[in-house]
This record gives sequence, C-alpha cells and structure tokens, in this order.
Amino acid sequence: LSSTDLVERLLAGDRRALGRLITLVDDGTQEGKEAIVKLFPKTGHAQIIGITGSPGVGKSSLINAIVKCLRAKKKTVGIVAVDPSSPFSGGALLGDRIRMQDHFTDEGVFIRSIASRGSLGGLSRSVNNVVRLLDAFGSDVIIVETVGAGQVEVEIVKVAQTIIVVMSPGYGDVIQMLKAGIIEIGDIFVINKSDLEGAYRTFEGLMSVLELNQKKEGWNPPIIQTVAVANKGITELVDTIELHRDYIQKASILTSREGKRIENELIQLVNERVYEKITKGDIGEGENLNTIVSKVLSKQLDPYSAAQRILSALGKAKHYP
Ligand SMILES: Nc1nc2c(ncn2[C@@H]2O[C@H](COP(=O)(O)OP(=O)(O)OP(=O)(O)O)[C@@H](O)[C@H]2O)c(=O)[nH]1
Ligand SMILES: [Mg+2]
Repeated sequence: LSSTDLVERLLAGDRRALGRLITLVDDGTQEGKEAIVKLFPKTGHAQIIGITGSPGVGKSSLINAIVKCLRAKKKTVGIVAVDPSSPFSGGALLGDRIRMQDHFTDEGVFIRSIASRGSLGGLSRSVNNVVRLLDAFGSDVIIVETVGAGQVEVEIVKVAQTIIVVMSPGYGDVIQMLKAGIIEIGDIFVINKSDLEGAYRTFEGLMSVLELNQKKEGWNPPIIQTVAVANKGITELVDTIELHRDYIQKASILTSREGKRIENELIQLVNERVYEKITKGDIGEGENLNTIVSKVLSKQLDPYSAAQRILSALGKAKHYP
C-alpha cells in the first residue's frame, strides 16, 4: 500500500493503517514523512496529556484508570508508551499489556509502545509525529507515557498540553526529580500508591519543594493523591486535567506552548537538513563540501565566506521534502 492509500484508510478509521503508518513514521521513512505532510492539516483536535515519573510508580496503572473514566464519557483515546532506556521495549510492552489490559480489546482505545531508535532527538520527533497520526485518526485524548529520568524524557513529554508528574512512596526522591528538571515541567502532580506506607511523607516532601517553586504561568500545580489499582482519586485527577486544559486555553498558554514547540521542531529540522545536504553529496552550483574545504585550505576562501557560499548554494537548490 502506498502512503496515500494508508492516509486515506487512516482517515476512514482503519486501525491497521494507523498501526502501519506509526511504524513508517517511527522508522523515519520517506513514506512516513509524506504521510505527516498530508495529515498535518487534519491535526490539532486532540487533547494531549503527558505522564511521566520514575520506573514503577504506577504510570501505566494510572493510565488504565484514567482511560476507564474517559471511556465512560465516550471519549476515544490514543496511548503512546515511550521507553527511551531500552532499544527493545519487550519488557515495557508486556508490562503495558498487563497494566492496560482492560482496554486492549476496546475499539475506542489505541495503544502503542515505542522504544528508543538511534538518536534521542529522533525519538522525541518520532513521538511528536506519532501523536499527530493519532490526532488525525480522530482520538479525542492522547496520552503519552514516558519514564522521567532526565532531559530526553523531559523533551518527549513536552509534546503534551498537560503534563502529569507521578510519584509514589519510596520511588526516587523529590530532590532527585528536581535535579532532573522533572518537577518544573509538572502541571499536575500525582502521589500514587497512596495506600502504601510513607505516602504522606512523599506528599509533604513534594509540597515543600512546590512551595519554593515559582507559580507556573499563573497556575498553581495541584497534588492529587491516588490509588490507581483501586480507582481512588481518579475522578479528581480527570477533573483536574480538565481544569488545567480550560486554564491554558483561556490564558492562551496553549498557543504559545505549541508555538514554542513548533519553533524547536523547525530549528531541528532545518539543522538536520542542512547537515545532511552539506555532508552528503552536492551542495549546488557544482560545489560540494570537499571542493569548498580545498578552497579554504589553499586560502582562496576564508571560513566565513565559505560558510556564506554554502548557505547561498543551498538556498538555490531544490530539496523536497
Ligand atoms: N499498592 C499499589 N500498587 C500499585 C498502585 N498503582 C500501581 N501499582 C503497582 O505498581 C507496579 C508498577 O505499576 P505500573 O503501572 O506498571 O508502573 P509504571 O510507572 O507504568 O512502570 P514502568 O512503565 O515500568 O516505569 C505494578 O505492580 C502495579 O500493580 C497503587 O496505587 N497502589
Ligand atoms: Mg508503564
């Protein structure tokens, strides 16, 4: 099937076409890029939620419970579980299948796991585009799960409009998360496993850190206590997600965040495109990197003029997409 056929089918609600396109996009193929080009105008309707936190805090269990709540409201859901740590997400996938098993046969829910492939910058782009596919497919809500361990995960979860940071007693302390930059991206905090010993201490620790933190964009990030496996606190969490969504929409934070994200994406794409063009093959006007390097070596050109020549030659050449 061509990417055009797959796009048509995706728009008609074909889940297999969606699955196939996710693979094409995730593999960084030309067909995948073409599909994003075609589907981009159909995106922008979904509500995108990011869930992050240390391994094992109960992110997948929470998603399972949140999805139950959203399905009761007749919302369709797309879930992307990202595992940046391992190139083979077998373990995570299996775990997700068990944790989110309530929804694996539900036509209104689409679940997909993605593992790290090559560059980490590539991973966050991949997630961004997978979210676009789910959005164009018509998912009302898209949830991105990623383990919060550092900068990469922070970048990934920034695709979301509302970022939920999950903690639970005994799993990674607050100071550690503060250092990793996870705390400052949270719009909503969840203390999961509130049934366990030490939950209140975790709550207090988080409270004291949040009090020191600047209020973010006029929004005071609330802390919700949950027991995902017993469906406790989930309604409150879902209501709070709604509240945050309304808030960022009214305060036009949504558009400015989105703009910032697109800005980053464009800079990254242009960077890569230029890098690829100048390192592989002709630059244009009969020049390639070697010929220009030679001219600098022999003092025919200085480095600044050489860089300018490369940019002008690139500007005149046709490259698409
Ligand atoms: N006691 C208790 N256990 C929970 C709760 N939520 C999840 N668990 C258990 O915690 C374990 C990890 O849950 P997951 O939902 O897989 O956690 P996760 O954060 O998605 O884990 P990774 O994706 O591996 O990082 C499982 O054994 C769950 O049953 C809770 O509220 N209370
Ligand atoms: Mg998980």
